[in-house]
Amino acid sequence: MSFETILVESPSAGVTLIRLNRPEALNALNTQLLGELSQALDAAEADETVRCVVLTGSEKAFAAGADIKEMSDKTYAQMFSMDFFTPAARRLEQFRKPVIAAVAGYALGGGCELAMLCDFIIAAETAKFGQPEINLGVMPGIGGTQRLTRFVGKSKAMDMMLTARMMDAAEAERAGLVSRVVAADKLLDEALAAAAKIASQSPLAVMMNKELVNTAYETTLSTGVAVERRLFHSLFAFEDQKEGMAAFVEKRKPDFKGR
Ligand code: CO8
Repeated sequence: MSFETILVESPSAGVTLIRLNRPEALNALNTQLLGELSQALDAAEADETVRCVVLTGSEKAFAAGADIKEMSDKTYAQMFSMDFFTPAARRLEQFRKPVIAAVAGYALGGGCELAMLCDFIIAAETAKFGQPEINLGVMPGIGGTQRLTRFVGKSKAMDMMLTARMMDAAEAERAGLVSRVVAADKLLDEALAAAAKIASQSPLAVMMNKELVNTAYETTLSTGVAVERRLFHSLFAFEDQKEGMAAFVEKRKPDFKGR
């Protein structure tokens, strides 16, 4: 598969690295890029050997938002019928394997929303998060009003969306938007090491963990805990549970087969 706006690599066993690659536009998200991203995710989902995906941009920008030049002249009818961004967002929402966002530089507007659609965000010290759509006379349109509020709380979300203030990496970590902050020159190494660690685990247990954490956003505590308990029990039907616990007792590394 060959792409023009993204680069897809396999840096280690079980890991797919997707780089957004429109340097001339700070990786602004246009129809072509979103289509190619969806195709690359389809391929990663279908490939049994892929266990984890890392999504990254450049040193200067993860993505500076939806492509303003592509959007600026659109009518309501065109926006409604093309439903720009929804297929890619749905693809990520429904993607069953973990996706790590490795963010350096700007993650603005749709770029911040794209990072929040991933399972967790590792940020370089240079990362800057923002929802500056208000400056353009609009608002977030790919879940930003909802997801950012859940990540950082109402006060910071309102501040960012109404004043267009950017959040630096340190504040993003304090606020719970990102899982960790690393030196800019170590960003990819750290994200790929996290992905390799995930790729070495039982893919079944990984997928169930992911499903259950996401369930926490959609259900009550008691229902979520009840579903967790049932799925915990079900893990004992897999060989990977036997292998993982036997390896601990025998003081060796487990060899998970995904069955
Ligand atoms: N879209 C298109 N082109 C962009 C974008 C963008 N979002 N961001 C940057 N670029 C382009 C610039 O136009 C410029 O191109 P050129 O050289 O041809 O003029 C090039 O990238 C470099 O940018 P700058 O010269 O501006 O670089 P600076 O370092 O001076 O500034 C900034 C960097 C601060 C990131 C600045 O580029 C900026 O403010 N960008 C726009 C940020 C923004 O407003 N993002 C929100 C966009 S709207 C959005 O994301 C809505 C999502 C919801 C869609 C829902 C659909 C259903």
